[in-house]
Amino acid sequence: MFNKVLIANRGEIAVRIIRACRELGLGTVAVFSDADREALHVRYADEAYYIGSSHARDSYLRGDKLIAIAKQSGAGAVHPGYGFLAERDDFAHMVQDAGLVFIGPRPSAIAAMGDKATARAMVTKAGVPVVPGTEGEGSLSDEEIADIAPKIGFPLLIKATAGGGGRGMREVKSQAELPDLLRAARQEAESAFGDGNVYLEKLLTKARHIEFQILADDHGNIIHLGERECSLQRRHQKLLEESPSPFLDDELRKEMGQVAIKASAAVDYLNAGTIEFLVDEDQKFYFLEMNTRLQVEHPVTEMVTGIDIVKEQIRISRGRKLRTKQKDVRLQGWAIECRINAEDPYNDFLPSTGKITQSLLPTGPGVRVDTGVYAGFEISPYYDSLISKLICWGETRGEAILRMRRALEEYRILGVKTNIPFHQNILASTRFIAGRYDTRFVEERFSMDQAEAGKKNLAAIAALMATIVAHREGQRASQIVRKSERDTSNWKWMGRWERVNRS
Ligand code: MV4
Repeated sequence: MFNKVLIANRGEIAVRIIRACRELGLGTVAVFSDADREALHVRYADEAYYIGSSHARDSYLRGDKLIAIAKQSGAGAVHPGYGFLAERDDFAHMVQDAGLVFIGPRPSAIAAMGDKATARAMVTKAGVPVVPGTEGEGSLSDEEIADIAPKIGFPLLIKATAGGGGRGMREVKSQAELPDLLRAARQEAESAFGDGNVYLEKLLTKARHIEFQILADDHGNIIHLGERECSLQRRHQKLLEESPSPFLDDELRKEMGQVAIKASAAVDYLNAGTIEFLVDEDQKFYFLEMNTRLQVEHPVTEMVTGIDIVKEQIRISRGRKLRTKQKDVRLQGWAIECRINAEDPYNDFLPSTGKITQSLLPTGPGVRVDTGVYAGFEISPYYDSLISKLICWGETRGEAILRMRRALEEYRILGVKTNIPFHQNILASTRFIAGRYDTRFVEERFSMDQAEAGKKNLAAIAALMATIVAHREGQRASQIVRKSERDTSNWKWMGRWERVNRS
């Protein structure tokens, strides 16, 4: 069995995986590109190897190099993290063929869930509800799709079978629009995934995006660790996640959890995975897709269950039995994660690059920060803009929200712009506080301008900014991280809302 793990990733998730390995007494091997010579994951690992230039295709996507370095360094296992090669069944296969352990699901499960039409067909067979749409595994011709579309009804969505995460989707409002949108969707899917196959689903509006965390061992045990509410997204990038979901009660959680386990069993699942559902206004739920990897937002589940998901992944891949039975999984309190991205929320969330000149992290009770950067590190344009994840736990949702507001206020980053002001506005909005939001909230109902309007302290902000600009010549002050107003109104409002909605 292995005693050293190669981490085939970078940034905060590589650091997260190194921490789990260290606690288990396992050696760690990091890899890095040109842009990441000074990265935190390189400093934290026992050993680090250069794998190529900054473009991911020359470094983090080079499965052959990663496997060669695993061999050379004596690592017996590979953890893929998320993104890059994490959901490539061919890479998982290569790892295994090289005599190494792939810390993740079997290649067959990655492949089955990776083809979204196949996934729909397989879970349907197992009795899992899916969004009404096209059926079967094979590819569909334009004629077949034009035939089926009116039977499903409009509006509907064209989705790429090789897609996922919302890439390559097209909304279709009528039969007349179908041919053009079908052509565009196939083209986009062909160039993005090298596969122009598509399928149809009825478009569910006002739905929530809720996902269940799964753990499966090699002894036939599958459990779920409750759900994460992921409806707060912008252009299919999640921005804030929470667990539990304010929308589920114990009964629905139990039912959906059982269905999530059934969906995983349908592909003989192993290791950690996530079942995504849409839940409509009537609490009817539908399987969307399965993510066959560790997810960015896994810490909120860790905070409410007390289970270290990455350590469980490693234990499972060593052939151990799950330590926890379903009846012993308890969701305690509430956790919220804000993804802190280096981007400008006042300029269409444009990525912001440059050297981080100062970084003061929030700490204290119930606060966790997972980050891959530090003061002095240069944010390059080559990878995603996630610089840290701020996770806050509270005994109640209210406490978690107040703690998150406090932690966001404490957070100081200079040198690059961040979306911290966006999170502050979300956490001050009555809809978020009341838990009344769906997948359309950020894009259709929430704007930074609106959130800023009506604030009385614009003059104070201007004065502060002038002061900071004057004192930080040569440094780029990003935004003013403001102190929240001492408003009790939101809390009165929420108290009232909770009383009205008490079951
Ligand atoms: C949908 C949907 C509504 N109806 N499918 C987006 C990510 C991918 N995993 C699936 N996604 C969705 N699929 C049907 N049939 C809504 C979403 C969706 C979404 C759509 C528009 C804007 C934001 C969204 C956030 C989460 C999910």
